[in-house]
Amino acid sequence: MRIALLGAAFSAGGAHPGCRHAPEVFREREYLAWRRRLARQQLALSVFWAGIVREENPIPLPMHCPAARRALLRNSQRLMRHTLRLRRGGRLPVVIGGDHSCAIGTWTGIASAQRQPLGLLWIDAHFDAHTPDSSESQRLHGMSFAVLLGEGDAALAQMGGQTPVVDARYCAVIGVRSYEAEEPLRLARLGVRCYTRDEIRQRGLTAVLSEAWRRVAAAPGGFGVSLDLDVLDPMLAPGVSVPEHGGLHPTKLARLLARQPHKERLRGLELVELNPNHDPQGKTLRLLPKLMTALLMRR
Ligand SMILES: [Mn+2]
Repeated sequence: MRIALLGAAFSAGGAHPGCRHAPEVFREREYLAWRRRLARQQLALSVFWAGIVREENPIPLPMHCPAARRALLRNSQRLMRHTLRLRRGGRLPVVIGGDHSCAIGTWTGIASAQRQPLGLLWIDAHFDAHTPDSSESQRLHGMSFAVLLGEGDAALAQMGGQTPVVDARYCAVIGVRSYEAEEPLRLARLGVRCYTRDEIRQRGLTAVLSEAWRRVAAAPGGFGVSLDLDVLDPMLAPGVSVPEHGGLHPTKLARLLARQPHKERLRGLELVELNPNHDPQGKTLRLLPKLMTALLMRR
């Protein structure tokens, strides 16, 4: 499988403009070194750079404003066309965000390339399951998972022609530690399995991640992973837009991801919310290749 790295230089739906520089910074500082390491490790992973999709308007676009909604829709459609084309060409898209609103384009494109239901593992400090009715900030990056499940803004939810984009029976969220009450209620109603920080503390990340992985990997159409870097401990990964105290240890998460089965059923990956402005030493940036290798390597 040829892996297509695609940047989504998005920030208008997020909390901080720095996010849109992440794909460029990754390509300049980490991409070639990562490719060389992959070649040396003989993991049979062949990677190429497929380009960067840019937002048309790098200013904050709140969802309550109709013109902003239209601009965000156009950004999402542009990204959707790219991941759709890559999937049709038999590539495995790996999207580097960008704020997490890019998930709408990423997964709508990937799902549009297939008929069977797609599963999704959402690894994040937040549920991103708001709608414009419940969100205080009106930022799209806090609504993207809800959109993929068919809720919230109808134009976004229906842009690929099949709604919902992902099948809740094969969806799980891991690592959430900050949310508003509406979000877990919505996800419970839809039937998404949510593993919050409390459950991870009780049962351990090893058990919880395997269970979540099994659920999403059972999807008839294969599955994807959307990894928001703010799920990690901000002491170890400070370069995100919305840091939350606590969080997962990056090395432990990478070790467990490397071990998971059924990677032949992966249909795409996404690593989002890297904010180079909050990452002066490049600590968080350097975690990206580590996490991508772990997610892609087969046992
Ligand atoms: Mn997120």
